[in-house]
Amino acid sequence: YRLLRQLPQAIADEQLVLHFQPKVRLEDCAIVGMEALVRWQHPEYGLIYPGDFIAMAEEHGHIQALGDWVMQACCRQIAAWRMQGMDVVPLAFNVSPLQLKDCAFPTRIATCLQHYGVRASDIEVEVTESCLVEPDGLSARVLYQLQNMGVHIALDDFGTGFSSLSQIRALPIGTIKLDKSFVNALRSSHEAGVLVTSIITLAHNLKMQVVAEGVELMDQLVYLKTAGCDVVQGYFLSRPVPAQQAEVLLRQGV
Ligand code: G
Ligand code: G
Ligand code: MN
Ligand code: NA
Repeated sequence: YRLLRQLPQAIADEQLVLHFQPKVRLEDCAIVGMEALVRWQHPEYGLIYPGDFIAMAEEHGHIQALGDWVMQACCRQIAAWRMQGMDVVPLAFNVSPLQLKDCAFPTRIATCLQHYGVRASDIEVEVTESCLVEPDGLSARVLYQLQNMGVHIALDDFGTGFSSLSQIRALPIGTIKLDKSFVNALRSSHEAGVLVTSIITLAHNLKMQVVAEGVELMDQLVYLKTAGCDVVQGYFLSRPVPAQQAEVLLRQGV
């Protein structure tokens, strides 16, 4: 499989790029951070999306190198934007369950932060529920170390796995990201609205912030605002865009 053979070199040769999707606070429509999403700028095949190479990287032992590249590129970007007078923090990046099983991960993050002169509170890691299967496991220990360092932790794709908010409460998770399937269902079903409202209320009672993903329509945004959702992300506001376009959004707003 050609992509698999080429991936290690692509990471080393800086063929990976980050695109950024703004997170918008509903209270005032301010951009309160961005999510970095990796793409592979392939010399032959053009832009390749993570769906086509993340699982492969995980299966074949390349996810640590890829994850480290993403972490470094994020810290570099925070520092670069700060030099230009733009504070895009926290900047969030996605972390594979395998990265959280690596007990050296917090140390590598700390080294990276120091190298780029970035604070732990300037970054956010997005983890998935599959990271959390054993609450006393290694991944939980890594999460606690990250929290102690001051790194924000968000639970991605909330609602698609099996964890309940009461289980999550025991973990150092400050934000849940409501999966886009819930937001999508708002279009057609009254029950979806009831569910979304209940999740938001419960999360707030547990002192967690709620980000809704996959907002594509004005109606969804209005509903989420009424339901008390804190932050939204989605095509209605902006697709994930290259750094230069992200800068335009930062200057002009969404
Ligand atoms: O735009 P989108 O196609 O970027 O992302 C698809 C999936 O790939 C999402 O589930 C997202 O979490 C994942 N993803 C995007 N960037 C990264 C990354 O840097 N690391 C990991 N582990 N997953 C990522
Ligand atoms: O799993 P994670 O949430 O990290 O991945 C986010 C994925 O959702 C990325 O592939 C991103 O491009 C995609 N995405 C972001 N906004 C929207 C949206 O409004 N609608 C849809 N369908 N996908 C979105
Ligand atoms: Mn994510
Ligand atoms: Na998600």
